[in-house]
Amino acid sequence: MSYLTCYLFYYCIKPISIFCVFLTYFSKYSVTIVKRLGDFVGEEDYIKIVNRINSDNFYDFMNYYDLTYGELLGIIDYGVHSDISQIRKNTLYKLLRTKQCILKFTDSKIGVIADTHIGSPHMSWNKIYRTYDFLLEHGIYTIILLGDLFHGPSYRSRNDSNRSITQCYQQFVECEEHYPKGFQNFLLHGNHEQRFDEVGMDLWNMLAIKRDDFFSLGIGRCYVKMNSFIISLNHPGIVDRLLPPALHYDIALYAHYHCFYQGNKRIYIGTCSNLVNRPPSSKIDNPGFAILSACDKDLCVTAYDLSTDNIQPLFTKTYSRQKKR
Ligand SMILES: [Mn+2]
Repeated sequence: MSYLTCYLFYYCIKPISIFCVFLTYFSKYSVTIVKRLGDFVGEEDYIKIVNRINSDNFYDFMNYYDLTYGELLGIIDYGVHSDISQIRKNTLYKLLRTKQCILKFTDSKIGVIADTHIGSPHMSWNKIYRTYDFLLEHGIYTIILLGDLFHGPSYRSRNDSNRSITQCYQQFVECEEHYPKGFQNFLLHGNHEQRFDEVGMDLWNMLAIKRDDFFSLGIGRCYVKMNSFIISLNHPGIVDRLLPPALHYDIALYAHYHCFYQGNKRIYIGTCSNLVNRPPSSKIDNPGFAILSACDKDLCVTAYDLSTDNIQPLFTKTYSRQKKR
């Protein structure tokens, strides 16, 4: 990761919004977006954004209107489907293509960890440490955390705000003190991270103050690039307010299901905790993690099993470059 990339990335650090909206197909969500815009920017502002945005002022608009990366992508995507000149539309299409990915990783290998649920009685520091030791042995220092790093308030505390806040704060301190150091962790916020927001805690800013090795990837979904493959990162159950739902991608990684599964373009990453589910028979319920590796023109996703003393691969899925992008 270059310093420039990191620097640009800091623009993306923002408090989590309590609003979220599930966007389906653009014919439907065009209407939804217009309604939702009133929550944070007026329609005039929206028109200003659509008419003036370009690759040089992208981050200025993000800061000025206090939008997340995903929200601004959503507004551009809406602009593409609105009644504006073809020339302007072409600019927006190009912008959407060039800005779709929040990060471009230059690492040849990246660790992927999902659903650690710090604070749950079934979380496992042992599994987290074993994973990071393994990654270190393989020279991997960049980690994508696919969401639900934290567990948030327990179900029994839901109606007790003091108890919920105490639990959230304890989990935050536990992470701050015990989470492995010496790595760059890119955190996609999951539905359990949202619970911090519900009790009024700005988890992201708190984490950014205490630990300079955590970077936010946004809420629920984002796109990153590695070895020229576009990877869609997903934590179902929550999504950034306006992020376009159907941008092109080569591979989609999913957390949240607490099991491994390899589909065609879609791979589920199991939990790095003892919170294993009893999945349908086509899924693998072992705890574990994954490694993305770029070699030549391919991108490999290898899932690793943490259920035995020796960490063993569960499966490897290789994606080959089909056409040059
Ligand atoms: Mn989840």
